[in-house]
Order: sequence, then structure tokens, then C-alpha cells
Amino acid sequence: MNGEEPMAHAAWLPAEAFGALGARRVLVHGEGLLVDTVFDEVAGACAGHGGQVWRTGVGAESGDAPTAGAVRPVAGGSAVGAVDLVLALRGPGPLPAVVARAGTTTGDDGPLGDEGFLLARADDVTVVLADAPAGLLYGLFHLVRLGEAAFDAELPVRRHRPALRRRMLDHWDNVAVHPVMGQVERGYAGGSIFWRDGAARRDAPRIRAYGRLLAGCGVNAISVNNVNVHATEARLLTDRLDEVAWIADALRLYGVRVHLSVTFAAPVVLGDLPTADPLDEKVRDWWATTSAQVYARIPDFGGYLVKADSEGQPGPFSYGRDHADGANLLAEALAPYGGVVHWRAFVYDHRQDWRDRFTDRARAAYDHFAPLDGRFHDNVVLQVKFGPLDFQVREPVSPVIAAMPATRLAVELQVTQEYTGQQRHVCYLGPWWSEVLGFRPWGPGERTVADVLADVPGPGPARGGDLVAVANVGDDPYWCGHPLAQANLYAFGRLAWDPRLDPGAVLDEWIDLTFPPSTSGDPALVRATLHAVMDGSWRTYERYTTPLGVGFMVRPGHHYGPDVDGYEYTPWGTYHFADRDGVGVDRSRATGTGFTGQYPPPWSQVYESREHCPDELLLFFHHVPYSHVLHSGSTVVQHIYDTHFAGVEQVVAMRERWRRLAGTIDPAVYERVGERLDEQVRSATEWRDQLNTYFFRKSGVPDARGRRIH
Ligand code: GCW
Repeated sequence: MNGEEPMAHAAWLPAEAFGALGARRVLVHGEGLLVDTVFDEVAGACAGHGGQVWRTGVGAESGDAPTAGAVRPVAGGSAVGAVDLVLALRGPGPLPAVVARAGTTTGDDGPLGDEGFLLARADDVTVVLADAPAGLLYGLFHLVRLGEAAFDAELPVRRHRPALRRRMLDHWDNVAVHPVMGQVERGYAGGSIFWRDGAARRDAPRIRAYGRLLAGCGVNAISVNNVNVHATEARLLTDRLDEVAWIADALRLYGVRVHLSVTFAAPVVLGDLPTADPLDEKVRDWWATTSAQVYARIPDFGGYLVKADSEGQPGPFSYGRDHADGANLLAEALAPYGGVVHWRAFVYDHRQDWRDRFTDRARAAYDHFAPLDGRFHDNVVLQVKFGPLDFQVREPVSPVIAAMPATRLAVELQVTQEYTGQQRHVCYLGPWWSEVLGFRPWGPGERTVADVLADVPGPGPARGGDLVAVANVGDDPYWCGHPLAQANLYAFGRLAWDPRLDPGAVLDEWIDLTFPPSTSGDPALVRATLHAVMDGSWRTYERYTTPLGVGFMVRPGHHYGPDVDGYEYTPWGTYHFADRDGVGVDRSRATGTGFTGQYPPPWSQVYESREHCPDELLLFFHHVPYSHVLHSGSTVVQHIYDTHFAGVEQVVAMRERWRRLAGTIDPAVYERVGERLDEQVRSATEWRDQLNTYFFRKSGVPDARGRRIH
């Protein structure tokens, strides 16, 4: 760190996690920036844990290169000693003999791709083989996750390739502190790691450590500024481009490409043009020239992220154009360089009349975008929030995902816990994301959301999509405010790499890396406790907050804590319609907003019917009487009481469990989590009491179990 900054927590890459690898005799073969990174990582690990490392395949002569530190020098060109591990990049020159001896090339059945790797073991040597440098880097971190198991004689040969080609984090970081939203919009982990008070921080060790953590979980792209692009941030595209280039230089070492949020009005606000009309020649020229300058400075620049015609951001509607016109304008400017536009589908009317029960914010993304399917250029990625509303603790999956077969899609998740406890509450979101990614929009036996992203069929070649999430990282020493919120960042990367991973197994990986058994007094207790506290925490959060998919009920503005009617009479389109008889939003075709009609069968029928609609989404789709009986056998109002009492009891139990860890883990982490659990108990109690009281007063129905309601 640069002196003034506290040392950041090692998160899932502490030195101890490199123990197995660092104690071995390792050969790194190949050249390129990322191979250098791999070599540096291995050399660092070997220096700390007593191993040795050699490097071959560098330069024309491909001679064995001696290395420094704890590394055993070998005479130039002379044989590398016996090794336990080889990380080799396939290139023009010969592979080290040991790779052939390990027999891995025989297990080879085709290219490994830009990021894939083959892991094999034979003749007592573990081999990681890649076709591209990034593959070697991901192979290295895979070895770290495996630990000693990577050297098991029985290690099976396996090819690893990411399911999704782009695994991206969007930072909602402002360069200048925003008067309402602060340095990081919806940030719960201190300031920004990139920007402070209008300036670039250029904190090289921190950004390098960040890139390393991202590569360590599989993330390969980030955008560095908020999608709400204010005046200062707009300039990152032009006269402040150097600041973006600096970040790109730092993150390139770990295979992370940098993208930028831009304002659609850039030609006006930066270019002095009278218009930003996407069909205007001068506007096109401006974007072409500007993009050329970006690539001259950052050759591997990822592309633009755009929030247009949404919550006050400018967009093509101002010029009578549609969103395909808008997105294609930028796509054309980026195409010569291989860049992409992430164009957000979060377009809705935020000046709605609450008296009007038929305008439905949930419908908006589909209504705007589904008719445009087929019109977007190939390097446009339509970025869709996973649910139709806004990152709630429970929503149906967005119908847009099934509606755009000819469009490249990105699904957007929210790692930052805006609506899930703001990193004061433990809420492990892996299970929720896994449910979303595994949802089958066309019903049982058909493709999942993850399948759609992995290979969108349509006219032309298979397209492939992205998984994107809003980042939860700041300059907090624990990166995420809540030390356990690190698991959400880790799980996001891992699920983007392989959406079929079991979120419980991902949590195990995270626990083993973050709390290495060698550093804890009682590893089994640590693991059991973390599982007890985290496994069910998302469902627990759901229990004590908004019931049955109804959503919101948060305090307006900052969105923390309960306020049942906080948004009820506002223009934001997020209502629950509770009255003395019932609660919920009628989104049926028969009597409501018709939103259920945006789904293909079977969901269009399942959601339409009160009887078949899953309990957890009932109030998202239907307005029902409090006496309505759920599949669970409970009435709606009794369900609300029961889940709220149970939710708080579970949080109290989580805190009890956590206290048993006293003395077994880093005391600072223990304290930080403990403080946050105290707040979680307080906040959950407030949620319980407000929700129960509200529904008791509205309905007049007492709790069947006679518990205290205020
Ligand atoms: O969830 C809402 C947030 C806004 C955010 C917006 C969006 C960046 O409350 O803070 O703006 O979504 O996704 O654009």
C-alpha cells in the first residue's frame, strides 16, 4: 500500500493459500505478459514456502532461465531439475520434454480457447497446459483452489473452459463525490478504490491486488465508473482518458479488461455539437474519432457501457430514435477495434402515477426491447437486470431473457447489497444467483438462463453472452465492508465461469482459501460455523423483509431498513397495493397489467394462475386476500407473521453461532463480523415489527400463535 492506505485484507488469496504450490518444484514455460504474472506468482509462492521455480520458453532460444530469490539457479540452457508441476503455454517452440512425459498432449482433443486450460497428472508431475496466456493464469488459480489435491496421484485429466466469455463487474464509482449518492453509488464499503474527490487515486498496490483477486475468481472485465455519468465522469472518455489508461495498465497484468460508462450526450457535453442524434453524420464522426483516440491510448479497451433514457440519463428518445439506433451508433464506432457496447435494458418511466394500476414498471424492459430483437449489431450486448424490477431479494426472472433470440445478452446481477442488507447483513447470494442462472424460461427440459448466455442461438453464428454484476468493493480494509460479503464477489466470478457450480461448494472453496486451515485454531469449527451462518442467509433475509415476492418496502432514497409504504404513493412504480382486504400486484392478463403474457409457456400460464403460481412469487403476480391459502397451507397473513418471527430468530441464532468462533480466527475479522451481526439483529427486529404491525393493523387478523405484535 502507498503509505497512507491501510493494508487491504488478503481475501481469498492469502499467502497460506499458495502453500501446496509454493512448496513444489515448478516449471513455467512460455512468454507473454500473463505468463510473466504466472511466473511472478509462482516465484512469490516458492519464496514463501520453500519451493523452486524455473522458466523456459522465453525468447527465440527458449533457453532455461535462472531465477532469483528462493529459486535454484540453473545454468543457462542446462536441464531443468526434476519438477512436480509444469505450467506450459503452447506456442511455436517445443514444449518442455516433461510435458510430453506427463502425457498430457495425448489427452488433448482440440483447442483450449482464449482462457481455457488442461489439467493433468502423470509420472508424478502435475501439468497445466494452455493455448493462450490467460488460460495459464486461470490454471494457476485453479491449482491454488485445489491445494494439495492438485498433486494427488489420482488427479483426473480435465479440460476447463469458462461457460461465459465475459465475466464483468460494473463499478458504480463516481469520480467526483455526488451530493446525494456520494463517492460510490450504492457503495457500502467506503470510498472508491479508483477515485477520490474528483481525482484518480492511482493506488497501484491496491489496484494490482484487486486485479489479482478478480483473476482468482475468474472475472475478466470491469467498468470503472458509474452508469449514471455526471459532468466530471463524462470527461474520462476524452481529456481524462489517461486516468482510465492507468487503471487498464494495472489490471492488464491479471487479464482484466477495462470498460467505461459513457453518456449518450457526450457529443454535446464534450464535443460541442448541437445534437447527439444517433443518425446525424457529425455525431457518428464524433464517436468514430473519439473511439479511435481511446484505442490509440488503450489498445485492449473493452468498450462502452450505457444507461440511456433511464432515470434521467440522456438517450435516443430525445431525438425520436429508438434504442437500436442508439446502441448501433456506439457499436459502429467500436467495431473496428473489437470493442463492445453494453447497452442497459433498464428503461422505464420513473415518473409514473401511483393512482394508475395498469402502467407496470415490470413490463417496461420487454415492451421497449423485445420489438427490437434482430436490429442490434453483433457487438451490442443488451444488459438486462435479472428480474423485471430492480435487484430485489425475490423476483421472477426477467422475461426479456427469453424474448431476444437474435440479440447478444448480458444478465446483470447486483453483488453490492443495495436491497439485500447493504453489507451490514450477512446475505450470501450464491444460492439466489444459482437459482436465476438455472431457471428454464421455456420450462422443464429446455435451456436455462445460463445456457442462453453461453450460446444464444439466432440468425447467424452462435453469439454468446455475458454475466455482469454491480461491484461491492471499496477502499474498506476488508474490500466489501462486511468480511463475509467477500464471498458474494467470489461466488459471482465462479458462477460466471461455471454457472452449474453448486453455491455451497463455491462457499467451501471460499472458506478454504480465505480461512486457511493452517491459520485457524479449529478449521472444522470455522467451516461449520461459516456454513451455518451463510448457507441459508439469503432465505433468512427474505423471511424478515418483503414477503412472497412483493418487493421494495424499503426506506426511500437509501433503501436500508423497512418502510412499508415508503414508495407506495411515489412515481417510482414499485407498489404493493396493500389495503384492508389484501396485498399484491395483479399482473395477470385476465384482470391485471398483462405482464404474465411476456413469458413463454409454461410460465405464462403458471404465473397467470393464483393456484399454480409459486408461493414465493405470489404477491409479485397477484393481489390476493389475506386469507388466501398458500401451497404451504398457511394463509398469506399468517405466513407474513411466521416468516418474520422465524427470520429474526434465525439471525439471533447466526449471531450465537458466530460467537463460538471467538479465539479461533483473526480477532479483527471476528470483531467486524460480530458488530455487523449486532446491527443485523437490530435491523431484522425492526423489519419484523414494522411488517407484522403493518399487516396486523391493515387486516385486523391476529397472529394464530398469539405472539406480540405492536
Ligand atoms: O437499483 C437502482 C439504484 C440506482 C441505480 C439504478 C440503475 C445506478 O437504486 O442507484 O443507478 O438502479 O441500475 O441504473
